[in-house]
Amino acid sequence: MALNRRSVRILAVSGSFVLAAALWGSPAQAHEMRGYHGLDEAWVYASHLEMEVRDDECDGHKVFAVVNLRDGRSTSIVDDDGCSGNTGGGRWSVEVASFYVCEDREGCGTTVRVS
Ligand SMILES: [Ca+2]
Ligand SMILES: [Ca+2]
Repeated sequence: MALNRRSVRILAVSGSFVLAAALWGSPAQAHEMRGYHGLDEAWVYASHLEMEVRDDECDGHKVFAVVNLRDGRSTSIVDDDGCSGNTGGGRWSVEVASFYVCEDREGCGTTVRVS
């Protein structure tokens, strides 16, 4: 008989504490999230205060993202140089609530709800 009743109880309590910490730790943590329209994409950084948009298709359609902020404002960011080189970006003092990627004349992708 290696374990008495008291040490069994301590093991059970510390085991459930570790489980609770694991359950609380990961899903609540802010993380990067991506949205797409075809291969064109936009992503919000883990801070949820900064985004970039990138044209990944060389089809001549300008790519932009419509960005809705937590204070109710809407704005957009544009990848001005198309599929070459740079991305378009934005940074705000309030968190991004949702966004979606659009292409001129091609419509928009699914709305990403940032959490
Ligand atoms: Ca495109
Ligand atoms: Ca570009």
